[in-house]
Amino acid sequence: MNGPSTQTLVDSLAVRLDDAAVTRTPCAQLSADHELSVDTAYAVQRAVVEQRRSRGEYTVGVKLGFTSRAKAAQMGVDDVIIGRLTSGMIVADGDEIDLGDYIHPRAEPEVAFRLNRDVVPGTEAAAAWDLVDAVAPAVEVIDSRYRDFRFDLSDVIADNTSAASAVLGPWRSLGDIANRGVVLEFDGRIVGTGSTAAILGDPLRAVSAAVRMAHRYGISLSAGTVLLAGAATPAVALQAGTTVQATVSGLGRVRFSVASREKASDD
Ligand code: OOG
Ligand code: MG
Repeated sequence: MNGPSTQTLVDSLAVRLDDAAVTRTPCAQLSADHELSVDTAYAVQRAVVEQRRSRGEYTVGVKLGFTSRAKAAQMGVDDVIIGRLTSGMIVADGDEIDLGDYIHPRAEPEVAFRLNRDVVPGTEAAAAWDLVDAVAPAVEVIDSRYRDFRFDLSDVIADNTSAASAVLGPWRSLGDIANRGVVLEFDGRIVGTGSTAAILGDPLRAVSAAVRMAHRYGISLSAGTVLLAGAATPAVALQAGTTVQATVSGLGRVRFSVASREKASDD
């Protein structure tokens, strides 16, 4: 479908986004000078992830965006989107991240699922429950590569849905998670609250949606794939020196701290 000139454009836009991430320098929205279709935007996303692969990373999961009204309203985009999580994005529970590795990171509490098998195209969407072997509380750190965290639908798809890091809490077997309270805290202060019911009405629906979208955009889903269902609350900007904790009622909690190289050298 893509002719050579489209591929050249896709590659050059991917390099623009990858450079922004690597140098922590925000770039202009692609939509400022290109009208990209959703399909072309996903092609750019694939090429962006290819850049990470060339540095030794590999794909470990997928994430959905804008599965809740709170997120759609915050960012002004209300189509569900899918992005890729790579090995370099995964942060262990209790670890520290460094602000210097990001442009303008924000945290949002999420629910993570883990797939128990390779999911091939054509798998019944209704069998979502059967595809999941574990669930965990998580925090996604998003970091738009665009100036001022502003984008349109194609921009954010091309930018791998602002994916930057995913902090995963302890896995447990899947139970009823349809209406669980979600709390995000910075240093013990509540900065966001919501319910898992805000995620497509039931976060398990995110599994069916992810399977459908992954197959549509050529993302393979193998056993062990991590799936972030999308935030139920608006994302909150991170600051150095903060301990971030997300709790999903009945699922437990996940925590990480935010350091800053600059601050350390000032001290
Ligand atoms: C895009 C990513 C949206 C979610 O959970 O809805 C997302 C963004 O807000 O920058 O990850
Ligand atoms: Mg998210």
